[in-house]
Amino acid sequence: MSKRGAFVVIEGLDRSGKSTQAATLIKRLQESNVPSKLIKFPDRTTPIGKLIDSYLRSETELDDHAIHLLFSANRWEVASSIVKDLENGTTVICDRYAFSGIAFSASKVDPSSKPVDTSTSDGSSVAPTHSTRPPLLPYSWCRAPDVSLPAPDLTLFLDILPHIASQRAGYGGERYENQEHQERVRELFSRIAEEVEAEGVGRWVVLDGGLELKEVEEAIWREVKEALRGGDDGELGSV
Ligand code: T5A
Ligand code: NA
Repeated sequence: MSKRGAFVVIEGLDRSGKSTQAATLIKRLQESNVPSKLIKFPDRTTPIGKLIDSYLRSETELDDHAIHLLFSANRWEVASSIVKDLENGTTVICDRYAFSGIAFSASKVDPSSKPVDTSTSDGSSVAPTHSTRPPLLPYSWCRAPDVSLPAPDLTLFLDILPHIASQRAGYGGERYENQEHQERVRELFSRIAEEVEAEGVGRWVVLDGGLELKEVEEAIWREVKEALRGGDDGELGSV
């Protein structure tokens, strides 16, 4: 059997530079004659993706459970084509994946909920914030719909502090693009990273997304070259 392609996911907070880096990476792969393909989630072009797009731009309101399932369905609608491409030897670069799905939904809170204890040791009380409110959706529930999707061989997490990301162009236009929410998303990504490592569903590599474009590009290229040299003749795992 010929070597299958590698499945590489780029993850991170909003404006961490994922799409910029994914575009550069696919160009470099193609210049190196590596058969490769770029996909992204959410894929806003499908009927499900159009609903997601409208929700993200706050043009449509949807129940939090329903939108979570739509994000997952948007992955399932192309899951078999990802597997087919990998089996045919094509390396698939994926701009966001199930990990965003889990992190962004599990980080949601009900703004009208009663905050968990906000009293300090001296008996005073601090104003409730996003991080002191209970989650709206249980973590395990958020994880379930993506279980058994094809697992990446390598996930590159572009780490950035929310206040740095918020200074980048285009920030703040869509739902979830506020610093408190992004802080919580970042915490959840750390939890997911630990689980990915523990369960051995591919490698999770944290890269500093706050570096200069070119430095991030080189760090990504080093990891991807390594992945292409090694793991892509192994069996494809599942999330
Ligand atoms: N979501 C997503 C869910 O809730 N559930 C799910 O299942 C999924 C898949 C939209 C939202 O959907 C949520 C997560 C999101 O909140 P999206 O369509 O991927 O997801 O969002 P986009 O708007 O396309 O992308 P992001 O906001 O995440 O931005 P990127 O792709 O991380 O950043 P990029 O490359 O566009 O760069 C942003 C800006 O920063 C500059 C770029 O030039 C650009 O101006 N920049 C840098 N500047 C300085 N130094 C660097 N190193 C830089 N890198 C980039
Ligand atoms: Na993007």
